[in-house]
Amino acid sequence: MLYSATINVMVKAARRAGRSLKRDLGEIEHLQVSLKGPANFVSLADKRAEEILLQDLSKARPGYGFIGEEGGMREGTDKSHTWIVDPLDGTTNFLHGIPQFAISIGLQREGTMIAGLIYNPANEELYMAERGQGAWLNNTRLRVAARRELADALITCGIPPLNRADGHARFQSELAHVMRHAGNVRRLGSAALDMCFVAAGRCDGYWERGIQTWDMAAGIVLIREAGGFVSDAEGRSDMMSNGTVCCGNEYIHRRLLDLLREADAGRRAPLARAAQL
Ligand code: LIP
Repeated sequence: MLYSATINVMVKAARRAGRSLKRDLGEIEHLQVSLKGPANFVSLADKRAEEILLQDLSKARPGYGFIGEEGGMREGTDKSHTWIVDPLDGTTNFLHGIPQFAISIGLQREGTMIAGLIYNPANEELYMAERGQGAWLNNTRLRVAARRELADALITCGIPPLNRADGHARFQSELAHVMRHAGNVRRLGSAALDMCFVAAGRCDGYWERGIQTWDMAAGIVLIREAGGFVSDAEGRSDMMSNGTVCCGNEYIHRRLLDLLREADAGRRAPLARAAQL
């Protein structure tokens, strides 16, 4: 298990914010039945958790920059280090009382992700990784799955919601193509936990487009430290800036990238033909 001072700081902050989210999750069940629904309440829960993380992380590491889903970028005096934080990844699950959501804290030094922690307070699963120190789930060391064949693989993905309908056609063609080759596909609803599940060998691969830096920052360290590969959806290393991600073990990562490329080519071919007519 990881015991560095940095990880301890992250664990303490995540556990305190986690207690707040867990209390709020208890309230959600009562609010589900109200006409207005729990949406406003969830956005307050999100803000409360981010405030706790900001307070605790800034107190322990004064000067570090802080990028949070809710509050955006807060520059620090230490230009080398930045926390990249999602106080509630899997908001839709949380809103519906589904206990698949997480706090995600990544630490970046000079542009490189060096530590990541992802915590689901609903089931107490705490995923941690630090560069060169391995990836852990509570006290257990993590390793990506060894499966090499797509036909045996369980792949997770993200589905663009209604307010990102411009991504639907592309997603549908990718999903159709992945379904033709992979053993099975899941949509679990938290990008951070999807990456943890790949790091833990529960799932074999994951891809998504249109996600944010804070959704993937901590997960990138987890995947790499568990022996996996992570890139953007084109196989390049700028996933943080272009908001697409694809990961898995060496074999599944490569095959998944092939499938995404083929799906894209298949979708463009009729469009190109139509343009020539
Ligand atoms: C969400 C996720 C979800 C993904 C969405 C979104 P939020 O994060 O983790 O799995 O599909 O694109 O980014 O909004 O709950 O923090």
